[in-house]
Amino acid sequence: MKIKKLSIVGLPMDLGQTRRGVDMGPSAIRYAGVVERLENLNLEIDDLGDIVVGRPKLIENPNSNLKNLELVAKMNTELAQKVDEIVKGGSFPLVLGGDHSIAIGTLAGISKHYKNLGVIWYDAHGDLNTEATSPSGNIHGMPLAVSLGLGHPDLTDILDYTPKVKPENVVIIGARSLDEGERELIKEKGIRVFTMHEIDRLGMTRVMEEAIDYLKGRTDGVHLSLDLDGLDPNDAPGVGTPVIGGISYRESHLAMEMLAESNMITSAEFVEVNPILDERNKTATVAVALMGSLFGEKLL
Ligand code: 4U7
Ligand code: MN
Ligand code: MN
Ligand code: MN
Repeated sequence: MKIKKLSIVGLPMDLGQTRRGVDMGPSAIRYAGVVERLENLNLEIDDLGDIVVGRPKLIENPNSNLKNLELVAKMNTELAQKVDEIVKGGSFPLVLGGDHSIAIGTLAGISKHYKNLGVIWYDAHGDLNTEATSPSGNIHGMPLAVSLGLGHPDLTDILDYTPKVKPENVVIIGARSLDEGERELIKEKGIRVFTMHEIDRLGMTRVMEEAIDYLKGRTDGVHLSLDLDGLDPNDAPGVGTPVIGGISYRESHLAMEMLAESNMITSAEFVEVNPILDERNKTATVAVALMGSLFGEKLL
């Protein structure tokens, strides 16, 4: 699919985890020049601004392993509606986070438009926990499971359908921190995972070729969900849950260029940028550079 029109929407929400600041992600990414960068690629850019989160009171619920469930569900429902409108209008949705729980809403808004939506989950983590397996109760560790239909109905049933994604249409890239329940789920559902081991061993070129080949045959659209903590903390320090030994900036840049060449990506989100933990907006700047590559930027 050749992308012509692109709609940007931010969800400045940090309720899916406990380190404040990731709600400033959309501002940091805009400040790093996302609109100008993409306009230079001859794309028509419609920046719809941010969904309003307000100043919510954080209420502890000792009986639940789902922190801020109500607010996370509410904001994701609003995002799902917005993304649905963007797709209906024939535009490419580019969502800016916010913590990774916002993928629940993005995928809810997108997936109803596809029979077999593929998902590339670029992340140090699997985000495959449910309230039964989560060691933290943080919903940003659950969005992929939720999208597979596993978890609390207030999350899985957003826009009144579930599941959003089939396990055989998911590819995880960059994993290096998985919890016990996540490992079991990956085995049980046969989810395709390229861990850091495969990236070290095969190189990013081969990994992306295999991922693209795998999704090409079985999907009619592919969503890229890019958690900046998929990158090494040296290249992307401004994230809430950094894990050493990650994907380099160069490798990520190459991965995005290969996705651009594949013409396969139909929606994308960039999440977990936390400017409070960052060094001079480095992580947002990296995110914008990766978006440039994803949308076809070339040096010559
Ligand atoms: B992110 C974790 F236990 N797995 O569930 C959890 F290690 O969106 C981390 O990928 C989740 O940044 C990280 O809390 C979520 C933990
Ligand atoms: Mn992560
Ligand atoms: Mn994540
Ligand atoms: Mn994180």
